[in-house]
Amino acid sequence: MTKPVTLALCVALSLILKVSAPVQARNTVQAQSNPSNLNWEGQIIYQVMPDRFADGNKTNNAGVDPKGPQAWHGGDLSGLSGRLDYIAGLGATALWMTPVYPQVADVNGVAGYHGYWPAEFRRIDPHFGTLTDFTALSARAHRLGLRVMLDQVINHYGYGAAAQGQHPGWFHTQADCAAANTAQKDSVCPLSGLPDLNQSVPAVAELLAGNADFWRKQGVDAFRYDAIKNVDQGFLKSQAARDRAAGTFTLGEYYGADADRVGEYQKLGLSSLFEFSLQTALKSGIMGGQGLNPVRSVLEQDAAAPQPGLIALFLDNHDLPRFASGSLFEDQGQTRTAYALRALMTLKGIPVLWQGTEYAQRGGADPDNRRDMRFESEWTPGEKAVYDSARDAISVRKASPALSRGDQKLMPVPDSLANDLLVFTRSQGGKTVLVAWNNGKARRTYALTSSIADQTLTPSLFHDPGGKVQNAGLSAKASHLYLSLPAQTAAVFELKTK
Ligand SMILES: [Ca+2]
Ligand SMILES: [Ca+2]
Repeated sequence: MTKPVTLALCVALSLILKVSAPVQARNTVQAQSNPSNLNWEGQIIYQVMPDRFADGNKTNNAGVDPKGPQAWHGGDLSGLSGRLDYIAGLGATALWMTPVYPQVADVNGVAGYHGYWPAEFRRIDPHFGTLTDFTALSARAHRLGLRVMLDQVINHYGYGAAAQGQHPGWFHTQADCAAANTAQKDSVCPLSGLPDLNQSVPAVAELLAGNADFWRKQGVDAFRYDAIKNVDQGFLKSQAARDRAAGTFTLGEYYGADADRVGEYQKLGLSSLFEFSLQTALKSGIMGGQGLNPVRSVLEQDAAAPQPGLIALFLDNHDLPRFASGSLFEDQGQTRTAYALRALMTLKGIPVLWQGTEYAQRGGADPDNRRDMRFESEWTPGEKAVYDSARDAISVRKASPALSRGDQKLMPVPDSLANDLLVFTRSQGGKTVLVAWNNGKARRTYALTSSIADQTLTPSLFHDPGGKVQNAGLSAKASHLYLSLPAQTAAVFELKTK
């Protein structure tokens, strides 16, 4: 065990506790009573790629090859519908589906199983089922308390889509790309050679706006907008305004976005963006063992975003190598994923979980990161332990208004400890929790000088596998706060005023 370290922390906790409770309480009630409310703070999103999730109908498996990493595997909407209990049981409150539109034919042996090569936008690919299956799925999700987010492709069609021949004026040309200045190239030049829609053409903007209206009518509460780095900002601004007026939450995917980028697009009108900079910091800091200082830097920047509570926080997704694969060793991948999931559930923002990450599914770069989902009967004991830990952390977050929606205030630590220890408070409605992450490889006790010492403290709210209260302690004596934290974990303590 390491000797206690004395820190001089000047925390005016009494100030943190003075949060205006009535306004936040009203917003909470409104968010729960209206499923299409724009305020998704407090939600937990679960991401599914339907082809790789669950096969509920063998009759739609034309051309399916479960052994081909880039082939259709047979998953569909009826299979997903049959597994919504699993998603709700984990504690998620919203379902994000990657696109389900009809896809163009295979290209060089690669199928459109992922959904990002649309042939059209207002039907369902036969591999996934029918529009009736989709509306039944969204109705069932709503009955289970899950909001529905659909992935919307607004930048391109799939390779060789019929629309290219039918409406050549809808697309940017090679000449457009060649003539574009540096600032325009991202939106005008094709992404991976895909036919690139020109949203400044009124018919294209009408098509895309109509697509959004169409899916709203099928029960969709939110859109995840794909590849917005490559989409005209003027169009995005007007579409975001339309979505907002319709009460539809919007989550943009700008590959590589940091807090500044999130802020830029929230100001443009989108509800949120995925924060790739946090993902990078968590992957290197927690899985790579390189320390928490980069995480702290991202969290400091988050506070400047117009709506930090809506920033989408994630460990991995279908475009990145699996989080657990950041370690060569399966057991280490599992314990560090459990730690990271626990840590994610302490942060201000909206956690997003990619299918399988809740049990530390392994896999390298695309397409290895899209292996078929496995359910409990197929897990190892190590995977089950990660799942139990994830479900516990989600449950603790949901039960705590401070963790779900509270203000976040980082506490300073000396530079010598900044890679091992992250401490912050989350406060809401007069309640405060203290969060501490220990990134060290051994259990460690930290002694902090803090006015928190005047508070009454609870044991850690998280549980270890087996349901025992996590072996993390917080005690206060005189003006000191003693934190005793197991190796590589995040802990949460509730503070009660005397
Ligand atoms: Ca099927
Ligand atoms: Ca484009």
